[in-house]
Formats: sequence, structure tokens, C-alpha cells
Amino acid sequence: ETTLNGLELDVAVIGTGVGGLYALHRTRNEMGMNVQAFDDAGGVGGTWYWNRYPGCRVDTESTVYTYSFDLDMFQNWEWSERYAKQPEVLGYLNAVADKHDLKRSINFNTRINRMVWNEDEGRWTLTTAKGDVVKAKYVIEAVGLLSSSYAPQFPGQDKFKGDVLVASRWPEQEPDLSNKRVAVLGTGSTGIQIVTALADKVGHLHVLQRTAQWVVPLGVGPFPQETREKIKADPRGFRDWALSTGAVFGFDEATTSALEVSEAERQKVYQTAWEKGNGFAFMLETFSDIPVTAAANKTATDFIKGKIDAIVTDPEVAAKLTPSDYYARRPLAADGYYEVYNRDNVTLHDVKAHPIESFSENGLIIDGEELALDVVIMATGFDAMTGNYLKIETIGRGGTKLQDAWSDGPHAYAGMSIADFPNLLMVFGPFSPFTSQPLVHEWQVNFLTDMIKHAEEGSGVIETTRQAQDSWVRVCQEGMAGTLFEVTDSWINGANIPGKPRTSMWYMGGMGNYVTEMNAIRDDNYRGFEIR
Ligand code: NA7
Repeated sequence: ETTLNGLELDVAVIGTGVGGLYALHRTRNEMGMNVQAFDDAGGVGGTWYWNRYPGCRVDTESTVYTYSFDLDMFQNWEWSERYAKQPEVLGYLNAVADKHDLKRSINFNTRINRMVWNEDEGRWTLTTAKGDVVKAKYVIEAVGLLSSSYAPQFPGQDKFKGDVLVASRWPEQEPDLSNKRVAVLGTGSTGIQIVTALADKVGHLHVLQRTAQWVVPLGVGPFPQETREKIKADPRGFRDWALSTGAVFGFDEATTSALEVSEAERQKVYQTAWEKGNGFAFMLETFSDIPVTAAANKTATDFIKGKIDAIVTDPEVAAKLTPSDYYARRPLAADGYYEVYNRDNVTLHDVKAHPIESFSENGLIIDGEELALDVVIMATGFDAMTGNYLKIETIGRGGTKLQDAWSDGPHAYAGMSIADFPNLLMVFGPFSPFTSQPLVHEWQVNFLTDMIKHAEEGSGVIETTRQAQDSWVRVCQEGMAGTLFEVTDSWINGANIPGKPRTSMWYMGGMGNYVTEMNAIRDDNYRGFEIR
């Protein structure tokens, strides 16, 4: 094992998911800096390392789940499916790491617990969980938007004789669930993937739903040959086009209001989108105003409600599955989701009307009655966006603690840096654009590392002005105000975590505008970043 203690680095990269791997490649291989990366996990992949639960796959097209920096891999990587399964995504990220010889610069099973900025030295001091101390001039935090796992604890949990499995910390050794009585708690993206994957593989499946959500089909199938050829012919053009769209999902967002077409036309558009599948496409490629106005939103939910009523044979179950909220959470997609509830071995429980009280030895006590179970799966989500940053005790200029600076919610500039925390750079930090991830991570890493290059020509200190940060946050808050995302409880606004401040955390102007704005900032001598 390498000894870390005393290591002096140009750059420390925290996290080796999509963002961290590329940050390591760019700073070490392309810029020739002295870099080491750290990851709590036993391998690369970030969220794709941890999330191995049954049915786990991307629900964004694999096309935009690929780096573009390695043009050869971008053109020739043969995704087998339109929506790659977790092992294929993890295999891809390992292939990238191996091809670029990244693993020799990564310390796995290494958690960074604490970071302190030393003003005189112009260095960060990082302390690992084992107590090793490392110094670095720059820290790139690539700690993940949705990777700080959240699972509630219920009274009596330790008496339960069965197993409690957390989806986002799934055991490497696949548990045998056949013939078991299995409960899944949570019906977000994770829960619906597990439910559809397990329904015909377990003895009995109990779905414990607190809030019903709108679900459309995903449209699983082979990777489209047409897209493959498009990327092969012009990889840079494809990438630049994807980055010019609002949300970088590999399609152009609609510009037509749902309210300006006839009822027949609307039904046709929704039916086509339903048959094609993909939640993001259903929400954003059909009409322009579904997440913005209640009336437009209702046209989409009326359509999905019609599908629920047509698919689910028991009207009581159909009613339980029908949300009362807007269609304004992160849109969900899974094939055959509503069909699952017609199976004899699947039972839907409404744990809002009948709350879970505690565990017993044999299962869960729900509204005074015991539900006998062998396994409980927690698909209860993540402390999104800010969770992993706040797990590291981070002390910036003049003793400023990140935990205090963000006590009322995050503050950051351009999704990448924080006033009073010099040379601490984030990949997809708070107030990043509201988009799919990989190509945007890559774009931000390019921006950040270009800025490091620029700083290295001077004294090597990058700092965000409070004024730039405040005005960025204001623009983001204004962009979120009035959208239905703001008023609908979910991880998008922090409402999913008990006690978390409910705030805006996104740049809502779309990636195309973000790129334009950030390029202007760079050309204006990195406006808002003081490079001393
Ligand atoms: P989500 O989307 O936050 O969903 C979590 C689910 O767990 C949701 O149905 C919650 O119900 C439920 N939940 C959470 N805590 C509880 C408690 N205490 N009791 C009952 N039910 C609970 O997380 P996912 O992992 O599915 O997806 C997160 C993102 O990761 C996803 O959007 C992708 O982008 C990747 P609630 O709705 O809060 O009532």
C-alpha cells in the first residue's frame, strides 16, 4: 500500500466517477501536473460503482453518457443498448481508466474527511479517514450530484431477522431473493427500476409507496444504428450540438406550448412519445411548457392517468398509483411499470395513508399490523447536490467553514467555485445547469483546468468574488421561481431530506446559454474569478 502521508501535490482530485476520472486525465496526462485522486470506493465509477441493484441502468440515452475527449472511444465504443445497464456503464468507465492508465494515480478505499486552506502556503491540507495528511495546491471535488446515499432508520430495525438492503450500497455478492418476501421502500427512479426487475423474480413483492409518481415507458432496445453512424461521421459536431441544447439529453427540446395545439394533435404527440419511451423526452421533447405552467402540465398528467386507468385492472390500485402532484420531479421511466401491479405476487401499500411504525423481528409494523418479510430494500434516495460536499469538513479562508457558509443552503459561482474557498473547484457543484451529467462534467472540467492553466501563469490562486457568487445565485433563484419544480417536493429542491434547507440549487437557463455565458466569462479574463 502506498503511503500518502506527506505527499505534496499540484492537484488532489476527490472522487473517481465520470467527473473525477476526466479531471485526473486532463491535469495529469494532458497538463503534466502532479496529481493524485482519492475515492472512498474500491474502484472507479462513482455512482456506477455503488449502484448495482437489480434493474439498474441509465435512463438517459447511452449516447450522451459517453465522454467525447477521447474521440476514438466516442466514435467506436459499442454500447449494446440504447439505455446501458449498470455493468456496461461501469465497464466503460473502467475501460477509459485503463486506456489512459489512470488507476495508478488513484487511492481507492480512501475517504477525505477534512480539508483546510493554508493562506500563507497557498495550499490545501487534506486529511484522510486513516489520518494521513496530504497537501495540494488545487483541489478538484468531483463528489457526485446523487451519491450521498440516504436511508431512514425505523425503530426496532436491529431486531429484524431478515435483511435490510440499501439500493445505492448494494452488496457485491448478489443476494438470492427468489422465493423471498421482499419489500421495496421508495418509488423514485431507483425504486421503479427495482420493482420492474424483481416482480417476476421473487416470491412476493410489496411496494411501499409514500408518494405516487408519474411514470412513462423507457423504450429499452438495441443501440440505434442511426445514432452510431451520426457520431462516427462527426463526433465533435454531435457533441457540440448536444451541449447546445437545454438539458443535454440527446434531443432538441420542444418549442411549442402544449396549449397551442388541438386536443387531437396533443394526444398524438403524447402517444408517440409514450411509444418511443424516455421520461426526459416525454417531459421536454413533446411540449415546451410542461414543467412551467399548471395547465400545460395537466395535459401531460391527464394523458398518463389515462394510461394508468387502462393498464391497471384493479381501480383501487390504479387510484393509489395516480399522483396528486404536478409532473415536475425528475421524470421517471421504466418499461412495464404499471403492468407489474396486475400480478398476483405484487402488492402496493400506501405508506403515507398507513405509515410504517417500526420493524419487528419478522417484518414491518404498518399502521398497527405486521407485514411479514424476509428482505427490505431501501430505495429512499440521496442527499442530492450538497450532501457529499458537506460530509467533508472544509475550512477555507480565515477559518470559514463550508458547513456554516452553506447552513441556509449552498452558495456557489457557476456551479464550480465558492467565495472564501480559494483553489477549491467543483465538478457539477450547486448552481450548475439543470442537465444530464457526463458531457457537462467534461465541459466543466475543461473550463476549470483551462483556468488552472491560466492561474499557473501567475501566482496560482483562483478565487471567486462574493459579488459574482451572489449575482449568480440570484439569477439561478429567479430562473427557478415560478417553475413547477420549485413547488413540487423532491431532491431537486432539497425537500426529500428531513431538515435540509429547501432552496434552489440550479442554473435553469439551459446548457446552451450556460456555455455561451461561461465562454464570455473566460474571455473577459475569467470575470468573477479573481486570479491572483
Ligand atoms: P428519489 O427520487 O429521491 O426517491 C426516493 C423514494 O423514497 C421516494 O419515493 C420517497 O418518497 C421514498 N422515501 C424516502 N424516504 C422515505 C421514508 N422515510 N418513508 C417512505 N418513503 C420514503 O431517489 P431515487 O434513488 O429513486 O432517485 C434519485 C435520483 O438518482 C434519480 O432521480 C436519478 O437521477 C438518479 P417521497 O416521494 O419522498 O414521498
